[in-house]
Amino acid sequence: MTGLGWDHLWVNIHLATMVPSTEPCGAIIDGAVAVTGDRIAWIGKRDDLPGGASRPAAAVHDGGGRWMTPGLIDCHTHLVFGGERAREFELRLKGASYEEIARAGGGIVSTVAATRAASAGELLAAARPRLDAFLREGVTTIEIKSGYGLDTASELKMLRVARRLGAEAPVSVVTSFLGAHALPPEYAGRQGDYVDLVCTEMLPAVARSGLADAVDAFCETIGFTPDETARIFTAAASLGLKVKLHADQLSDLSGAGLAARFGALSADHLEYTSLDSVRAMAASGTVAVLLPGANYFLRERQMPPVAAFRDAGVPIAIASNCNPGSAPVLSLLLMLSMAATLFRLTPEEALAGVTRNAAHALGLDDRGVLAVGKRADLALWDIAHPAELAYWIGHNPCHAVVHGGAPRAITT
Ligand code: DI6
Repeated sequence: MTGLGWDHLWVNIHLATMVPSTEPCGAIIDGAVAVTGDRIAWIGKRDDLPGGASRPAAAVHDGGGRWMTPGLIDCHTHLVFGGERAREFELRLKGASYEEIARAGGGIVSTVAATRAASAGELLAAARPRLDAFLREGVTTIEIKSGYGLDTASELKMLRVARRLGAEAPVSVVTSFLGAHALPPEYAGRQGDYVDLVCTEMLPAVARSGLADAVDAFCETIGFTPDETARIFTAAASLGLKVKLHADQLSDLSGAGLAARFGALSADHLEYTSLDSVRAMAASGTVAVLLPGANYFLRERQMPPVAAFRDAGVPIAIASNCNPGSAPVLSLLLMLSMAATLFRLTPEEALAGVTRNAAHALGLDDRGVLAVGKRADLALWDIAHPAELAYWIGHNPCHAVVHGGAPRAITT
Protein backbone atom coordinates (compact mmCIF):
# COMPACT_ATOMS: atom_id res chain seq x y z
CA MET A 1 0.00 0.00 0.00
CA THR A 2 1.33 3.45 -0.87
CA GLY A 3 0.54 6.60 1.04
CA LEU A 4 -2.04 7.32 -1.64
CA GLY A 5 -4.10 4.19 -0.96
CA TRP A 6 -4.09 1.30 -3.40
CA ASP A 7 -1.18 0.74 -5.79
CA HIS A 8 -3.41 0.21 -8.84
CA LEU A 9 -7.07 0.69 -9.63
CA TRP A 10 -8.74 -0.55 -12.82
CA VAL A 11 -12.07 0.98 -13.74
CA ASN A 12 -14.31 0.87 -16.82
CA ILE A 13 -14.00 -2.92 -17.06
CA HIS A 14 -16.23 -5.96 -16.93
CA LEU A 15 -15.02 -8.78 -14.70
CA ALA A 16 -15.20 -12.52 -15.33
CA THR A 17 -14.27 -13.31 -11.74
CA MET A 18 -14.76 -17.07 -12.21
CA VAL A 19 -16.04 -17.19 -8.63
CA PRO A 20 -18.99 -19.61 -8.68
CA SER A 21 -22.14 -17.47 -8.55
CA THR A 22 -25.50 -17.15 -10.20
CA GLU A 23 -23.91 -15.00 -12.91
CA PRO A 24 -22.18 -16.80 -15.79
CA CYS A 25 -18.39 -16.62 -15.23
CA GLY A 26 -19.12 -14.85 -11.91
CA ALA A 27 -19.45 -11.72 -14.04
CA ILE A 28 -19.52 -8.19 -12.67
CA ILE A 29 -20.56 -5.68 -15.32
CA ASP A 30 -18.95 -2.24 -15.01
CA GLY A 31 -16.65 -3.34 -12.23
CA ALA A 32 -13.47 -2.16 -10.62
CA VAL A 33 -10.42 -3.91 -9.19
CA ALA A 34 -7.92 -2.46 -6.76
CA VAL A 35 -4.51 -3.98 -6.12
CA THR A 36 -2.11 -3.53 -3.25
CA GLY A 37 1.26 -5.22 -3.55
CA ASP A 38 0.70 -8.57 -5.21
CA ARG A 39 -2.89 -9.00 -3.99
CA ILE A 40 -6.38 -7.94 -4.98
CA ALA A 41 -7.42 -5.43 -2.31
CA TRP A 42 -10.93 -4.61 -3.51
CA ILE A 43 -13.24 -5.86 -6.26
CA GLY A 44 -16.85 -5.09 -7.09
CA LYS A 45 -19.16 -2.81 -9.02
CA ARG A 46 -17.56 0.51 -9.86
CA ASP A 47 -20.53 2.27 -8.27
CA ASP A 48 -19.77 0.51 -4.97
CA LEU A 49 -16.13 1.64 -4.80
CA PRO A 50 -15.47 2.80 -1.23
CA GLY A 51 -14.93 6.54 -1.35
CA GLY A 52 -16.40 6.60 -4.86
CA ALA A 53 -14.47 6.41 -8.11
CA SER A 54 -12.22 9.16 -6.84
CA ARG A 55 -10.63 6.94 -4.20
CA PRO A 56 -6.94 7.51 -4.85
CA ALA A 57 -4.55 4.88 -6.11
CA ALA A 58 -0.97 5.38 -7.20
CA ALA A 59 -2.04 4.39 -10.72
CA VAL A 60 -5.58 4.47 -12.11
CA HIS A 61 -6.14 2.49 -15.32
CA ASP A 62 -9.06 2.95 -17.69
CA GLY A 63 -9.91 -0.51 -19.02
CA GLY A 64 -11.76 0.94 -21.99
CA GLY A 65 -14.78 -1.31 -21.44
CA ARG A 66 -12.70 -4.48 -21.86
CA TRP A 67 -13.14 -7.76 -19.97
CA MET A 68 -10.79 -8.81 -17.20
CA THR A 69 -10.26 -12.45 -16.19
CA PRO A 70 -7.87 -14.11 -13.78
CA GLY A 71 -4.46 -14.58 -15.41
CA LEU A 72 -4.57 -17.87 -17.31
CA ILE A 73 -3.00 -21.00 -15.81
CA ASP A 74 -1.50 -23.75 -17.97
CA CYS A 75 -1.38 -26.68 -15.55
CA HIS A 76 0.28 -29.33 -17.77
CA THR A 77 3.29 -28.68 -20.02
CA HIS A 78 6.56 -30.30 -21.04
CA LEU A 79 7.87 -26.89 -22.13
CA VAL A 80 11.58 -27.68 -21.60
CA PHE A 81 13.02 -30.08 -24.17
CA GLY A 82 15.74 -30.43 -26.79
CA GLY A 83 15.10 -30.77 -30.53
CA GLU A 84 11.75 -31.34 -32.22
CA ARG A 85 9.93 -34.32 -33.80
CA ALA A 86 8.55 -33.03 -37.11
CA ARG A 87 9.92 -36.11 -38.92
CA GLU A 88 7.92 -38.33 -36.57
CA PHE A 89 4.85 -36.24 -37.38
CA GLU A 90 5.41 -37.03 -41.06
CA LEU A 91 5.64 -40.74 -40.26
CA ARG A 92 2.38 -40.59 -38.35
CA LEU A 93 0.69 -38.85 -41.25
CA LYS A 94 1.76 -41.79 -43.39
CA GLY A 95 0.03 -44.18 -41.00
CA ALA A 96 2.48 -45.01 -38.18
CA SER A 97 0.90 -44.75 -34.74
CA TYR A 98 2.34 -42.91 -31.72
CA GLU A 99 2.74 -46.27 -29.93
CA GLU A 100 4.45 -47.93 -32.93
CA ILE A 101 6.96 -45.10 -33.15
CA ALA A 102 7.60 -45.32 -29.40
CA ARG A 103 8.05 -49.09 -29.50
CA ALA A 104 10.49 -48.71 -32.41
CA GLY A 105 12.74 -46.54 -30.21
CA GLY A 106 11.43 -43.15 -31.36
CA GLY A 107 8.96 -40.96 -29.53
CA ILE A 108 9.83 -39.73 -26.06
CA VAL A 109 13.27 -41.35 -26.00
CA SER A 110 14.36 -39.48 -29.12
CA THR A 111 13.65 -36.25 -27.27
CA VAL A 112 15.57 -37.71 -24.31
CA ALA A 113 18.70 -37.98 -26.49
CA ALA A 114 18.35 -34.37 -27.65
CA THR A 115 17.63 -33.11 -24.13
CA ARG A 116 20.55 -34.96 -22.56
CA ALA A 117 22.86 -33.54 -25.26
CA ALA A 118 21.72 -29.95 -24.68
CA SER A 119 23.28 -27.69 -22.04
CA ALA A 120 21.07 -25.94 -19.51
CA GLY A 121 21.70 -22.70 -21.40
CA GLU A 122 20.59 -24.27 -24.68
CA LEU A 123 17.44 -25.70 -23.10
CA LEU A 124 16.67 -22.31 -21.57
CA ALA A 125 17.17 -20.51 -24.89
CA ALA A 126 14.92 -23.01 -26.69
CA ALA A 127 12.19 -22.85 -24.06
CA ARG A 128 12.05 -19.07 -23.68
CA PRO A 129 10.30 -18.27 -26.99
CA ARG A 130 7.81 -21.05 -26.27
CA LEU A 131 7.13 -19.55 -22.88
CA ASP A 132 6.79 -16.08 -24.41
CA ALA A 133 4.04 -17.37 -26.72
CA PHE A 134 2.03 -18.39 -23.65
CA LEU A 135 2.76 -15.13 -21.83
CA ARG A 136 1.40 -13.12 -24.76
CA GLU A 137 -1.90 -14.95 -24.28
CA GLY A 138 -2.35 -13.90 -20.67
CA VAL A 139 -0.74 -16.90 -18.97
CA THR A 140 0.54 -15.94 -15.51
CA THR A 141 1.16 -19.43 -14.05
CA ILE A 142 2.57 -22.40 -15.94
CA GLU A 143 3.46 -25.91 -14.88
CA ILE A 144 6.61 -27.43 -16.42
CA LYS A 145 7.59 -31.10 -16.16
CA SER A 146 10.92 -32.84 -16.40
CA GLY A 147 10.81 -36.26 -18.06
CA TYR A 148 13.19 -35.97 -21.00
CA GLY A 149 16.33 -36.49 -18.93
CA LEU A 150 15.59 -39.90 -17.41
CA ASP A 151 18.85 -39.91 -15.44
CA THR A 152 19.31 -38.04 -12.20
CA ALA A 153 21.61 -35.30 -13.52
CA SER A 154 19.56 -34.64 -16.65
CA GLU A 155 16.25 -34.59 -14.77
CA LEU A 156 17.70 -32.08 -12.28
CA LYS A 157 19.05 -30.05 -15.21
CA MET A 158 15.55 -29.81 -16.69
CA LEU A 159 14.00 -28.82 -13.37
CA ARG A 160 16.67 -26.16 -12.85
CA VAL A 161 15.92 -24.73 -16.29
CA ALA A 162 12.21 -24.65 -15.45
CA ARG A 163 12.87 -22.79 -12.19
CA ARG A 164 15.19 -20.40 -14.03
CA LEU A 165 12.42 -19.59 -16.54
CA GLY A 166 10.22 -18.62 -13.61
CA ALA A 167 12.95 -16.47 -12.10
CA GLU A 168 13.67 -14.64 -15.36
CA ALA A 169 10.19 -14.22 -16.86
CA PRO A 170 7.13 -12.49 -15.38
CA VAL A 171 5.30 -15.75 -14.71
CA SER A 172 4.93 -18.23 -11.84
CA VAL A 173 6.44 -21.60 -12.73
CA VAL A 174 5.29 -24.77 -10.95
CA THR A 175 7.46 -27.84 -11.56
CA SER A 176 6.77 -31.58 -11.68
CA PHE A 177 9.33 -34.39 -11.66
CA LEU A 178 8.44 -36.91 -14.38
CA GLY A 179 11.28 -39.42 -14.14
CA ALA A 180 8.81 -42.22 -14.97
CA HIS A 181 7.93 -40.81 -18.40
CA ALA A 182 9.56 -43.54 -20.51
CA LEU A 183 12.16 -46.25 -20.15
CA PRO A 184 15.59 -44.85 -21.06
CA PRO A 185 17.42 -46.99 -23.66
CA GLU A 186 20.19 -48.03 -21.26
CA TYR A 187 17.53 -49.80 -19.15
CA ALA A 188 15.98 -51.75 -22.05
CA GLY A 189 14.63 -55.03 -20.67
CA ARG A 190 15.20 -53.84 -17.09
CA GLN A 191 12.15 -51.71 -16.37
CA GLY A 192 12.05 -52.82 -12.71
CA ASP A 193 15.62 -51.62 -12.22
CA TYR A 194 14.72 -48.25 -13.67
CA VAL A 195 11.75 -47.94 -11.30
CA ASP A 196 14.19 -48.77 -8.47
CA LEU A 197 16.42 -45.95 -9.68
CA VAL A 198 13.49 -43.53 -9.76
CA CYS A 199 12.41 -44.50 -6.23
CA THR A 200 15.74 -44.84 -4.47
CA GLU A 201 17.98 -42.33 -6.22
CA MET A 202 16.07 -39.83 -8.35
CA LEU A 203 13.18 -39.06 -6.01
CA PRO A 204 15.38 -38.50 -2.93
CA ALA A 205 17.70 -36.27 -5.00
CA VAL A 206 14.75 -34.32 -6.37
CA ALA A 207 13.26 -33.94 -2.89
CA ARG A 208 16.61 -32.73 -1.47
CA SER A 209 17.00 -30.23 -4.28
CA GLY A 210 13.59 -28.65 -3.69
CA LEU A 211 13.32 -28.33 -7.46
CA ALA A 212 10.00 -30.16 -7.87
CA ASP A 213 6.59 -29.17 -6.56
CA ALA A 214 5.04 -32.54 -7.42
CA VAL A 215 5.76 -35.98 -8.88
CA ASP A 216 4.20 -37.23 -12.10
CA ALA A 217 4.34 -40.52 -14.04
CA PHE A 218 3.07 -41.97 -17.34
CA CYS A 219 0.88 -44.97 -16.52
CA GLU A 220 0.35 -46.65 -19.88
CA THR A 221 1.16 -49.76 -21.90
CA ILE A 222 4.10 -47.86 -23.42
CA GLY A 223 4.91 -46.25 -20.06
CA PHE A 224 4.73 -47.69 -16.54
CA THR A 225 2.35 -50.26 -15.10
CA PRO A 226 -0.13 -49.43 -12.34
CA ASP A 227 2.04 -51.41 -9.87
CA GLU A 228 5.16 -49.50 -10.87
CA THR A 229 3.26 -46.23 -10.66
CA ALA A 230 2.01 -47.16 -7.18
CA ARG A 231 5.60 -47.84 -6.07
CA ILE A 232 6.69 -44.43 -7.35
CA PHE A 233 3.75 -42.69 -5.68
CA THR A 234 4.45 -44.47 -2.39
CA ALA A 235 8.07 -43.31 -2.53
CA ALA A 236 6.97 -39.77 -3.42
CA ALA A 237 4.49 -39.68 -0.53
CA SER A 238 7.17 -40.86 1.91
CA LEU A 239 9.20 -37.81 0.87
CA GLY A 240 6.22 -35.51 1.34
CA LEU A 241 5.77 -34.87 -2.39
CA LYS A 242 2.35 -34.46 -3.98
CA VAL A 243 1.48 -36.62 -6.98
CA LYS A 244 -0.35 -36.36 -10.31
CA LEU A 245 -0.60 -38.80 -13.20
CA HIS A 246 -0.71 -39.16 -16.99
CA ALA A 247 -3.60 -41.61 -16.96
CA ASP A 248 -5.80 -43.51 -19.41
CA GLN A 249 -4.48 -41.61 -22.46
CA LEU A 250 -4.22 -44.54 -24.90
CA SER A 251 -5.90 -47.35 -22.96
CA ASP A 252 -7.74 -47.92 -19.68
CA LEU A 253 -5.31 -49.18 -17.04
CA SER A 254 -7.48 -47.61 -14.31
CA GLY A 255 -4.77 -44.99 -13.95
CA ALA A 256 -7.17 -42.26 -12.90
CA GLY A 257 -8.58 -44.53 -10.18
CA LEU A 258 -5.04 -45.25 -8.99
CA ALA A 259 -4.25 -41.53 -8.94
CA ALA A 260 -7.39 -40.93 -6.88
CA ARG A 261 -6.37 -43.65 -4.39
CA PHE A 262 -3.16 -41.73 -3.78
CA GLY A 263 -5.04 -38.43 -3.37
CA ALA A 264 -3.42 -37.07 -6.54
CA LEU A 265 -3.82 -33.40 -7.34
CA SER A 266 -4.85 -34.32 -10.87
CA ALA A 267 -5.19 -37.11 -13.37
CA ASP A 268 -4.39 -35.94 -16.89
CA HIS A 269 -5.46 -36.98 -20.43
CA LEU A 270 -8.27 -39.43 -19.41
CA GLU A 271 -9.66 -40.39 -22.83
CA TYR A 272 -10.18 -44.01 -21.67
CA THR A 273 -11.16 -43.34 -18.05
CA SER A 274 -13.90 -45.63 -16.73
CA LEU A 275 -16.92 -44.59 -14.69
CA ASP A 276 -15.43 -46.31 -11.63
CA SER A 277 -12.37 -44.11 -11.93
CA VAL A 278 -14.53 -41.01 -12.41
CA ARG A 279 -16.30 -41.84 -9.16
CA ALA A 280 -12.97 -42.39 -7.38
CA MET A 281 -11.74 -39.00 -8.62
CA ALA A 282 -14.89 -37.31 -7.36
CA ALA A 283 -14.40 -38.88 -3.94
CA SER A 284 -10.75 -37.84 -3.67
CA GLY A 285 -11.11 -34.34 -5.16
CA THR A 286 -8.69 -35.16 -7.98
CA VAL A 287 -8.96 -32.70 -10.86
CA ALA A 288 -9.50 -34.00 -14.41
CA VAL A 289 -6.95 -32.26 -16.64
CA LEU A 290 -8.00 -32.59 -20.29
CA LEU A 291 -5.48 -32.10 -23.08
CA PRO A 292 -7.34 -31.54 -26.35
CA GLY A 293 -4.15 -30.65 -28.24
CA ALA A 294 -2.80 -34.20 -27.89
CA ASN A 295 -6.20 -35.65 -28.71
CA TYR A 296 -6.23 -33.61 -31.92
CA PHE A 297 -2.59 -34.09 -32.91
CA LEU A 298 -2.68 -37.87 -32.39
CA ARG A 299 -6.05 -38.04 -34.19
CA GLU A 300 -7.47 -39.86 -31.17
CA ARG A 301 -11.09 -40.89 -31.63
CA GLN A 302 -11.87 -41.71 -28.04
CA MET A 303 -13.06 -38.64 -26.12
CA PRO A 304 -12.72 -38.17 -22.34
CA PRO A 305 -15.95 -38.84 -20.39
CA VAL A 306 -16.77 -35.16 -19.92
CA ALA A 307 -20.46 -35.67 -19.09
CA ALA A 308 -19.50 -38.19 -16.39
CA PHE A 309 -16.98 -35.76 -14.86
CA ARG A 310 -19.63 -33.05 -14.91
CA ASP A 311 -22.29 -35.28 -13.36
CA ALA A 312 -19.92 -36.52 -10.66
CA GLY A 313 -18.72 -33.01 -9.81
CA VAL A 314 -15.11 -33.64 -10.82
CA PRO A 315 -13.47 -30.26 -11.56
CA ILE A 316 -12.25 -30.10 -15.16
CA ALA A 317 -9.08 -28.25 -16.14
CA ILE A 318 -7.70 -27.70 -19.64
CA ALA A 319 -4.01 -27.47 -20.51
CA SER A 320 -1.72 -27.19 -23.52
CA ASN A 321 0.45 -30.27 -22.82
CA CYS A 322 3.10 -28.38 -24.86
CA ASN A 323 5.60 -31.07 -25.90
CA PRO A 324 7.41 -32.11 -29.09
CA GLY A 325 5.68 -35.46 -29.60
CA SER A 326 1.95 -35.43 -28.92
CA ALA A 327 1.17 -31.72 -28.67
CA PRO A 328 3.48 -29.12 -30.24
CA VAL A 329 1.04 -26.55 -28.87
CA LEU A 330 2.01 -22.95 -28.15
CA SER A 331 -1.47 -21.54 -27.57
CA LEU A 332 -3.62 -22.07 -24.50
CA LEU A 333 -6.46 -20.10 -26.12
CA LEU A 334 -6.54 -22.62 -28.94
CA MET A 335 -7.04 -25.32 -26.28
CA LEU A 336 -10.19 -23.51 -25.12
CA SER A 337 -11.54 -23.69 -28.65
CA MET A 338 -10.63 -27.38 -28.95
CA ALA A 339 -12.05 -28.19 -25.51
CA ALA A 340 -15.34 -26.71 -26.62
CA THR A 341 -15.45 -28.13 -30.15
CA LEU A 342 -13.86 -31.55 -29.59
CA PHE A 343 -14.80 -32.25 -25.96
CA ARG A 344 -18.10 -30.31 -25.79
CA LEU A 345 -17.17 -28.15 -22.84
CA THR A 346 -19.10 -24.91 -22.66
CA PRO A 347 -16.97 -21.80 -23.19
CA GLU A 348 -17.46 -21.02 -19.50
CA GLU A 349 -16.27 -24.50 -18.49
CA ALA A 350 -13.27 -24.10 -20.77
CA LEU A 351 -12.40 -20.76 -19.17
CA ALA A 352 -12.82 -22.24 -15.68
CA GLY A 353 -10.48 -24.98 -16.90
CA VAL A 354 -7.62 -22.53 -17.40
CA THR A 355 -8.35 -20.43 -14.31
CA ARG A 356 -10.14 -21.74 -11.20
CA ASN A 357 -9.81 -25.46 -11.89
CA ALA A 358 -6.27 -25.21 -13.23
CA ALA A 359 -5.24 -23.54 -9.97
CA HIS A 360 -6.91 -26.39 -8.12
CA ALA A 361 -5.02 -28.93 -10.27
CA LEU A 362 -1.76 -27.36 -9.12
CA GLY A 363 -2.83 -27.26 -5.48
CA LEU A 364 -2.78 -23.44 -5.52
CA ASP A 365 -5.62 -21.77 -3.64
CA ASP A 366 -4.26 -18.23 -3.96
CA ARG A 367 -5.19 -17.71 -7.62
CA GLY A 368 -7.53 -18.72 -10.42
CA VAL A 369 -10.37 -16.39 -9.43
CA LEU A 370 -10.72 -12.65 -9.00
CA ALA A 371 -11.46 -12.09 -5.31
CA VAL A 372 -10.11 -10.07 -2.42
CA GLY A 373 -6.91 -11.59 -1.04
CA LYS A 374 -6.10 -13.58 -4.18
CA ARG A 375 -2.97 -12.90 -6.19
CA ALA A 376 -3.28 -9.98 -8.55
CA ASP A 377 -2.70 -12.11 -11.66
CA LEU A 378 -4.97 -10.47 -14.21
CA ALA A 379 -5.58 -10.53 -17.95
CA LEU A 380 -7.42 -7.83 -19.87
CA TRP A 381 -9.09 -8.81 -23.14
CA ASP A 382 -10.41 -7.01 -26.22
CA ILE A 383 -13.63 -8.99 -26.33
CA ALA A 384 -17.34 -8.29 -26.02
CA HIS A 385 -18.13 -11.49 -24.07
CA PRO A 386 -16.00 -14.11 -22.20
CA ALA A 387 -17.22 -16.84 -24.63
CA GLU A 388 -15.03 -15.18 -27.28
CA LEU A 389 -11.98 -16.65 -25.57
CA ALA A 390 -13.09 -20.11 -26.71
CA TYR A 391 -14.61 -18.90 -29.97
CA TRP A 392 -11.77 -17.40 -31.99
CA ILE A 393 -9.38 -19.81 -33.67
CA GLY A 394 -5.87 -18.41 -33.99
CA HIS A 395 -6.60 -14.95 -32.61
CA ASN A 396 -5.15 -13.47 -29.45
CA PRO A 397 -7.30 -10.67 -28.00
CA CYS A 398 -5.06 -10.20 -24.94
CA HIS A 399 -4.62 -6.48 -24.30
CA ALA A 400 -2.69 -6.38 -21.03
CA VAL A 401 -1.44 -8.70 -18.30
CA VAL A 402 -0.69 -8.16 -14.62
CA HIS A 403 1.50 -10.68 -12.79
CA GLY A 404 1.58 -10.45 -9.00
CA GLY A 405 0.38 -6.85 -9.10
CA ALA A 406 2.96 -5.81 -11.70
CA PRO A 407 1.60 -4.80 -15.13
CA ARG A 408 3.67 -6.41 -17.83
CA ALA A 409 4.01 -5.37 -21.44
CA ILE A 410 2.47 -7.54 -24.16
CA THR A 411 5.01 -7.95 -26.93
CA THR A 412 3.64 -9.31 -30.17
N1 DI6 B 1 1.78 -38.31 -22.90
C1 DI6 B 1 1.90 -37.27 -23.74
O1 DI6 B 1 1.04 -36.89 -24.50
C2 DI6 B 1 3.24 -36.67 -23.58
N2 DI6 B 1 3.77 -37.45 -22.51
C3 DI6 B 1 2.90 -38.41 -22.17
O2 DI6 B 1 3.09 -39.22 -21.27
C4 DI6 B 1 3.99 -36.86 -24.86
C5 DI6 B 1 5.44 -36.64 -24.73
C6 DI6 B 1 6.18 -36.89 -26.02
O3 DI6 B 1 5.70 -37.60 -26.93
O4 DI6 B 1 7.30 -36.37 -26.11
